[in-house]
Amino acid sequence: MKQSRTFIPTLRETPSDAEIRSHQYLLRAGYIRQNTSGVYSYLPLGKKMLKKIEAIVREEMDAIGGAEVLMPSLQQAELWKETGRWYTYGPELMRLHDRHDREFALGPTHEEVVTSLLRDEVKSYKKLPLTLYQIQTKFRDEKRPRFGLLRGREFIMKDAYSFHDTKESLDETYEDMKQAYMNIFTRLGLNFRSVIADSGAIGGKDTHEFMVLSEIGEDTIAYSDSSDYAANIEMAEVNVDYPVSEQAEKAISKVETPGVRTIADVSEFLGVRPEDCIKTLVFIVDEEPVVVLCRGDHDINDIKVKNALDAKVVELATPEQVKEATGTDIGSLGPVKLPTGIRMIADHAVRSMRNAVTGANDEGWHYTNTNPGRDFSADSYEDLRFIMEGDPSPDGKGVIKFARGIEVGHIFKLGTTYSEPMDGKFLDNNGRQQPYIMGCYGIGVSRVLAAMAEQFQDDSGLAWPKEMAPADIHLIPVNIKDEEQRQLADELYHLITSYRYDCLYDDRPERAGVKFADADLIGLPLRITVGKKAAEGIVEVKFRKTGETVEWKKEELTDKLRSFFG
Ligand code: 9G3
Repeated sequence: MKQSRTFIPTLRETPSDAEIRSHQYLLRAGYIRQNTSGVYSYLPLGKKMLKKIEAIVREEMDAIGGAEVLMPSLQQAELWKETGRWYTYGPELMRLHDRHDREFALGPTHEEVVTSLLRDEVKSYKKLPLTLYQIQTKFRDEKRPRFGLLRGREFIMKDAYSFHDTKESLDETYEDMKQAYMNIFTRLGLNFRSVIADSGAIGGKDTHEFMVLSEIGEDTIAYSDSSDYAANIEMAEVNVDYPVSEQAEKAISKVETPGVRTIADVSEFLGVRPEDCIKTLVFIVDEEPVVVLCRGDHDINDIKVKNALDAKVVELATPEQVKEATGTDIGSLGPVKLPTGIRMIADHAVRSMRNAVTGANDEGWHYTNTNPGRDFSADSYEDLRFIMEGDPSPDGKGVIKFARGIEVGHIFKLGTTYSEPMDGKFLDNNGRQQPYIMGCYGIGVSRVLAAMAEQFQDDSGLAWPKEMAPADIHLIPVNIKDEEQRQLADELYHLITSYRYDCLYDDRPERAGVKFADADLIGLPLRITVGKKAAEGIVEVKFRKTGETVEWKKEELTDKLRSFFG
């Protein structure tokens, strides 16, 4: 590709609204351009990267028996009304009307569409299992599009859907997909973790996310420093044997604590550690108040409260709701002598506390020396707290550390969440009608490009690994008007391309400095500069990743290229 004939509009300055490196460089190196908020064009270099990413995704999907399809973005509202999601999704679901005033959605995902496609065609267990996938544009009207391709309103996703007659068959495909995802992200050279995740609103149980480790990631991962355990912070289970304190149980006493409301206030006022206090919260769980206890130095994870109580909706109670439910002001709430009948659950850590400080359910008063079992009894003890750095890893190996991650993949076991309401059924081998058992599996393809740009960059620009770059070699004659240089550059261009390497030839009549700065931004793995020694058939070669520079003779070029690119 000759630079004078293609379209790589590099920028000298960093655009002010680009906050992170990948967004800045993809813009400055002329890979993408923003059309409007959260909507981008992929220019030739960006498009070439997308094609390479998609090629790897296709290989791995085909290898596990996926059949590629392409479903429409224009989705009739009726399908979304069958599952009710037309009503449960808000402004994020982009909606429009056609010329006959019929309602449509621009597809943010394709569970409804693919199930409606299958239910008319696949009616027997003999045609299952079946895995379909597509690489297609999705639309989600994000409230705050940001970080360039990382959170756009129109983006490219590989989404796959599998259909099964048994749970075991789904489990098999789910494992195949997990391995395929490991292969994909490994081949892309990404530093990622597969993490246990929460399925959120879409239901179904097992679900894994694939997170690229990055400081600018929006998710927090809890991972073990000595095993491959990793979980989304919301899902990380806590598995700690709390030592039972040797202290004897002391007599409870009520102490005056004027104006003391938070754990920090209490521990300062009474000179006790937060871990010797009990934090008492109230959640509204499916409209019922529930009192939840945890140790003063821990935080309650509302996802765990929801899962522990198998609830649909869990929200922290407002001070008014607390007052209404317990008759107490939120600042002096405690587990002792609460009005009976209110359900009270506690995190495991509370069970082994001794002589703890709690609110006295009396404004301006606290109890010291409260003991579980004697002074209050929780209906049950559960794993309710957020995991913390330094906790032992739940798999018993090593210690938990936190990292931030960019979610690039997410796989789900859907079960019959969609086939039930949409009547997606098959005749099983006993002649009975059964709803499909489904799985769905997503990769954010355009987000992967941004995550790769986050990982493969330095202070000069993008720096792609040789396995994944929009082209292999950047060929730069220092002065295109110098006959010697031009001739040698042309000769090398033909030689390189005849050996089937992908070469970007900077044949523009620009100053050398401009060309070198652009080459650093664009980030191809190898740069060949034709300069003063052109007459001797000697070129300068720079390895983008290491910055190392050497001289090669024209005669040895193809051998050298083979040893570098393999
Ligand atoms: C919507 C809107 C946004 C959404 C969804 C629906 C996320 C929605 C979850 C999924 C689940 C999987 C198949 C590929 C992998 C992910 N955001 N999700 O369902 F209407 Cl506006 O998309 N779908």
